[in-house]
Amino acid sequence: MKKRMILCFILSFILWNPIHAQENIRLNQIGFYPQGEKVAVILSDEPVTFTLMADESGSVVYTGESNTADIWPYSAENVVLGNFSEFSEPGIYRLSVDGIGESHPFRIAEKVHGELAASAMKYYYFNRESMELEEEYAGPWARPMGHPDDEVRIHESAATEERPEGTIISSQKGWYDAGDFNKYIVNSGISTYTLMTAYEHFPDYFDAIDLNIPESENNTTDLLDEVRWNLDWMATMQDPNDGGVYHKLTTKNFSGMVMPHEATAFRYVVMKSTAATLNFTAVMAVASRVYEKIDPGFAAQALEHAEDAWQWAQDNPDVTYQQPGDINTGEYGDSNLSDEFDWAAAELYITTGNDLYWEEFNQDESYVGIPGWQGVRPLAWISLAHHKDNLTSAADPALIEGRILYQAEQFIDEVAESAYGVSMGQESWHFIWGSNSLALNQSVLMLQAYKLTMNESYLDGAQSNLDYVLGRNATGYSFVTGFGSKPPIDPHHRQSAADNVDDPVPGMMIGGPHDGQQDGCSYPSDQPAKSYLDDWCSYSTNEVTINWNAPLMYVAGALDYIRSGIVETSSELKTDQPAVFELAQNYPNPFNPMTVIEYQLPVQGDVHLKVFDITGRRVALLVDRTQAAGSYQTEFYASNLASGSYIYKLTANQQEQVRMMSLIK
Ligand code: G3I
Ligand code: 9MR
Repeated sequence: MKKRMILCFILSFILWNPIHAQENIRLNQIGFYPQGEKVAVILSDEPVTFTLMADESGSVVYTGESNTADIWPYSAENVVLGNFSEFSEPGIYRLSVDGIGESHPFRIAEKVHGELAASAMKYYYFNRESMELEEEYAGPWARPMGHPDDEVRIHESAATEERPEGTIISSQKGWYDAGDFNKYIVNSGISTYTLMTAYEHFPDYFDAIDLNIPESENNTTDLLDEVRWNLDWMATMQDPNDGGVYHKLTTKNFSGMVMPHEATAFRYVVMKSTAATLNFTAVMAVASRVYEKIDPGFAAQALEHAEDAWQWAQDNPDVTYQQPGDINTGEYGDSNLSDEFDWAAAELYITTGNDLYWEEFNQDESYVGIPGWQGVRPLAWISLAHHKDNLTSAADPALIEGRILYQAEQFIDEVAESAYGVSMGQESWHFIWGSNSLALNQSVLMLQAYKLTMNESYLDGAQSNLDYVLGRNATGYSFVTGFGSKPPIDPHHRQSAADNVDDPVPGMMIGGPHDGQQDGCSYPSDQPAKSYLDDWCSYSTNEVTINWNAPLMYVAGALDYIRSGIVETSSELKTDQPAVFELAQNYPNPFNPMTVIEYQLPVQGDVHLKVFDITGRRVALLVDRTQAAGSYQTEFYASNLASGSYIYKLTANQQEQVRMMSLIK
């Protein structure tokens, strides 16, 4: 047990009452955006009056009434929701209910999840292999290089004529999968995709984040440098002789609880599989378009990798991974490959514009689902939705939008229904191994619906599951190391357990409650939403992995970008350039609460349509994507805004127009 844990135990014993009281009120322990939704779960079987107190002075700044009590079946508790969204004054507060208790402190602030997004991203650097982590970048978590992987053996299951068993290949770089030190293609795939997609969707936001990594001084966005570390490894997992991709690179057994450089057992690449090959195809196709501007040579190579892999999968469509008898590490097995085929086809189609790939994509499959390492069809729809106005005429943008909206609608229905006000738990199987990632991947999907419609309920839905992960859950934990008042301190992460630093590596989201309890540890409860243990022992609830941190980074970054208006002063607004688009106008004007902004693009453009109040503070981001030539109409809802003059600015291809409009309530 770590020193800090023992200390916490003693402290909780001495301060039993206050700590117990904090467990009765559960909310995002980091905080909320001034303009965003703000909700707390309060343990109570009847409605309550709650107050917000300024953390320093204790003075009451807001009083509210909860809704009526409801039972959450996954924790078997009666709870009420305290909604204080209308209170928007920045500061540090606690929520208090007489006779029930007081919450942990939280902030109301712009950019309240900016640090979390950056830290979730930095986690990947901390999990780099084949590299020493220097103190300059890693601080107390500096460590020697682990796993050069310059001498990896071809396992018997992967042997071919050109590469017989025992052949030595080099397969360097990449990120450790999780608490273990192995590298698995299917899990790497969805992780790398989600990070690249975050960049594709919100480039301005991620361009501005400095991760303090060894590449920070080059002229490339740190996120793309970090992702490249893993893409370079993935490329080595393709057999250049036939295009097939090895399923994983692994030791025969999991190592003990040691530092990376102390885990020196032989490593092998194990059999090629269709799932790994298609997953690799999709990721390389995405990489080809994301890196096109910054490294055209790499982009071209990535596309070649993708096309070779696609061809192997066409010739070998049903090679499912079978764990060889002498290999005992993670399996990442999958017997249904239809979603992998769809994902690979969709990404190749988007990148190349070749209709032959579109014909391979099953657009009639209407079930979208939640992204996961085993279920990747939603990733295809997410990519298609982002690029929908820029595809060949073979694809129907309305159908693509409809698929995303239908799925997101299911989630926000649950947000409205759920006792906890979250979509997590819409289905009873949600509390699987890695359940926290399931919550946040629902948010990723809701954010796509928001990007398509700018309807705030999708944004609130996405926020609700992030709140869940950060404290509005039945355990009272904020599930990210180093964030919140009660974060995990003993995750199943070998480096964090074996180093001599009290605190675990920060910015890691643990798997989350899961009632399978396959690791045989002793859990505090069998209730699905409470079956969680902050102990090294609990690899089924307290491990970390690259595929779980990716939606954390995506969601924290996306919400931060969308919710926090970037202050742009009116002096920055330029009106003197000739517009590449026809006059934008809004109607009705004056309006309340909705107006339609209409514009025409004579040519394709990267379009941004933003609304500012007269102080220059951004209040809405209405359009933020590439659009084909055509006529567009966007609805702007101002239900949350005060009467007054607003400015909207339309930018396309570096040129812009600014117009005024009036909201009269
Ligand atoms: O597919 C079945 C489904 O049909 C069934 O209804 C459901 C009922 O629980 O189970 C589903 O299988 C589950 C499978 O994940 C797919 O979701 C298994 O029960 C569950 O045990 C399995 O957990 C996986 C775990 O490895 C054990 O294999 C996790 O998803 C996966 O994230 C985790 O990955 C490990 C790597 O193997 C090694 N590295 C660490 C990493 C994280 O723990
Ligand atoms: O440490 C391993 C973890 O990374 C894996 O996700 C997990 C499931 O495959 O297995 C862990 O290793 C355990 C092994 O499966 C059984 N013996 C105990 C190991 C952890 O100490």
